[in-house]
Amino acid sequence: MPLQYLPGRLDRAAQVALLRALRAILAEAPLFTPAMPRTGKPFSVRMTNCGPLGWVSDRHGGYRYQATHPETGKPWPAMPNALLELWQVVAGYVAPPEACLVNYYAAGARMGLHRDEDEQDLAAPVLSVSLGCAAIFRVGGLIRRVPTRKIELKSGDVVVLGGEDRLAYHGIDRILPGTSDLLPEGGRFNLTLRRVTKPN
Ligand code: MD3
Ligand code: FE
Repeated sequence: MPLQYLPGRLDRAAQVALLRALRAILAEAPLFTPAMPRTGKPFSVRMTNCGPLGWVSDRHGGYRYQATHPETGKPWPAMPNALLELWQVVAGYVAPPEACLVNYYAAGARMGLHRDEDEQDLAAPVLSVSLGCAAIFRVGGLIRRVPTRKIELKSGDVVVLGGEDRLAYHGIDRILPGTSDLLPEGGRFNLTLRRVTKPN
């Protein structure tokens, strides 16, 4: 299964319902600002997680998955059923996702070209859901130098990354402020569902 782009997979009602679940997650697990390993340079994207595991990064611990919020020390909130069901329907993987990383992009935030390789189970796809303003998403190949293509991701779009594209370089160039009225605060949320450990 390569890159599967499902524009408008969630209609407005489904986006509103997912946003309501996301607000409850944010109340329990506030957005934090991750930092680069070693340098401690802060990300422009703020993050939180839900599910049994969450992705975090800081100067001394580096990139990793852990069961608790880095600031509150509490376990991550449960993953909403709507996300577990979406994974079951579109990811077609034998085991459920263990982490849902929530990225929040305010105007000016970006995510540089990188690969997602902190998971033990690289056979599982990654599933992404966009809410709010549109963003310019860039995806290339297995090495940094292969040419990238751009996809404009809009609210309700779903992307599934599996097979050979699972380890492709990708990033977010920028968001397009003012392109959605879903979020009163503006900006963009991206939810990525990941399987972290190998299933038995
Ligand atoms: C392509 N997030 O959290 S989601 C990330 O929109 C991340 O916040 C971006 O990259 C965002 O790591 C892009 C789409 C995505 C997710 C995983 C991928 C694209 C991917 C894994 C491999 C290739
Ligand atoms: Fe990524």
